[in-house]
Amino acid sequence: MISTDLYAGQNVAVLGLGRTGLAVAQALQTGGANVVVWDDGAAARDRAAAQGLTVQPLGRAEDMDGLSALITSPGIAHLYPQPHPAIAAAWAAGVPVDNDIGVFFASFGRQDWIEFDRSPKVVAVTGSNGKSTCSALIHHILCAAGRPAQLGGNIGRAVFDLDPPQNGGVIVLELSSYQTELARALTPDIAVLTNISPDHLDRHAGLGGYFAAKRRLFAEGGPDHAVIGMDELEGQFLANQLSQGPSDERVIRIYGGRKPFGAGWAIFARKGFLVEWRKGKQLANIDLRDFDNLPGAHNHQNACAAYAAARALGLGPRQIEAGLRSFAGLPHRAQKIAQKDGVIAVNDSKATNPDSAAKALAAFSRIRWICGGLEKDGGLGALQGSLGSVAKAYVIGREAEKFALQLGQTPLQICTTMDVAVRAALQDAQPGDTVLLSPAAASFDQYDNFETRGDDFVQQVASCWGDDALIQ
Ligand code: UMA
Ligand code: ADP
Repeated sequence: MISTDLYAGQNVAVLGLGRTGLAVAQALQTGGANVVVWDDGAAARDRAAAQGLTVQPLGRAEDMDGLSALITSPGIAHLYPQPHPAIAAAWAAGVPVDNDIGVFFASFGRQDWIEFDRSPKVVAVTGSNGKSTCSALIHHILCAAGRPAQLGGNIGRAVFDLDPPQNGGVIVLELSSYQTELARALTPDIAVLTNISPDHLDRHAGLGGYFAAKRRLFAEGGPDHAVIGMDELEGQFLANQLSQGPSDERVIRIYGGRKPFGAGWAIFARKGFLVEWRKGKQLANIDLRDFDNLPGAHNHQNACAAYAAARALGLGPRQIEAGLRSFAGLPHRAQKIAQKDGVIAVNDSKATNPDSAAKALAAFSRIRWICGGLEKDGGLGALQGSLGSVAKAYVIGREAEKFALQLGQTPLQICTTMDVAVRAALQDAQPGDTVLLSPAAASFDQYDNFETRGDDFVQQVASCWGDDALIQ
């Protein structure tokens, strides 16, 4: 655990007692703050009390008396659709609201680092899709090259749950828009924007608010290097705003499928090859085509962003290539899970929005596509140009009929549940087909989260094909 003395001797409240809240409350308490905590769920409050934390309500004006800060959790709405009552009370009382990421950056850098010959660094990755893959890739490349590295943030491990960084250590953080919007300090050494497409619009009152939340990662103090996906207008705008001119190497531009021009520093992937382009010359070239755990153009884009971050940290192209090659992939992201009679089954349960599903549809051919679930704001527009590779859709979810109506002429079957969909898709599949779970929707209508949805898919495939078909 990392502790922080940012609020030593002061009163601080922590709202939300999941992974974030428990870790930051312990970090503050260990660092000498007087911490009170609250969660709207009784079980979470009991867990916190059992860990020695002082539970106290936070929704009323008087609860804010004497507080130096209110530290909140990402899953709790802090502005839209409406602020949690404790956050509104903090505003009214003039108590600063922050989150664990803000506290982490404000307290990063310690006296004992004077003994280090290489200061610890932070790489922060944000974007709509590919954050987890990209963060995990950067972390893996560093570890494979023998550099001490840790991985945390939105990927599932709260930042204060990490260990204090070592000499030359790198902390790789995946950051969501919920986290970047609120953090009062946001000063990574290297910041990465993978891409932008609509997501979480309810929490940001639309795409503009969502992009503004992500952009904050590049604004506060400015990272030493900004790695920016250039395939959307938002990335192009941001890269232009951050750079002093075409040859400013503080910005490293990432292009999917398009060769850059000019004197700057760029990494692009075309026809399966990653190319580093610097000062008008090609510096390195990596053939990604047989890297089984990075399938599809979207993963080649992730490889480019990870390559750029690793280069900015001083690694050489061949070290990075070795790390990309040995990356095992992440569960639930375009993951080949089983194979039988020339048919492969792919679990892409993490595709919770149309853009990410469109990328998976582009990565395979002759697809038996299991899709549907809780639809995100904004509809399925992003999928329309990507349905050509779909042999047939097997639609799941409580509102499967409504979802199916948006799939145009695509042959489809309303299946509603995973077991029906998997059975039908495997039965129909011909050698060479891919049975792909890539829902383009959230899972919460039928599952606790995307992981349990993906696990159900794997289980249903195993029950039809047998355990021997599973790829371990
Ligand atoms: N709670 C309240 N009142 C509310 C809402 C929630 O008290 O009105 C309480 C709940 O009872 C619960 C706690 O808040 O006890 C949960 O807080 P949380 O939802 O912030 O969950 P954490 O466990 O702290 O996990 C968070 C991130 N969750 C969200 O952003 C929703 C995790 O990302 C992250 O891994 C973790 O911090 C560590 O940094 C998950 C996620 O779904 C994977 N992220 C979204 C995404 O990727 O799309 C953004
Ligand atoms: P995030 O953490 O941003 O949600 P993940 O790496 O977990 O990103 O991937 C989420 C989903 O998006 C998966 O379905 C994956 O196949 C898809 N995906 C991964 N990388 C990209 C990318 N660069 N562009 C679009 N979709 C992607």
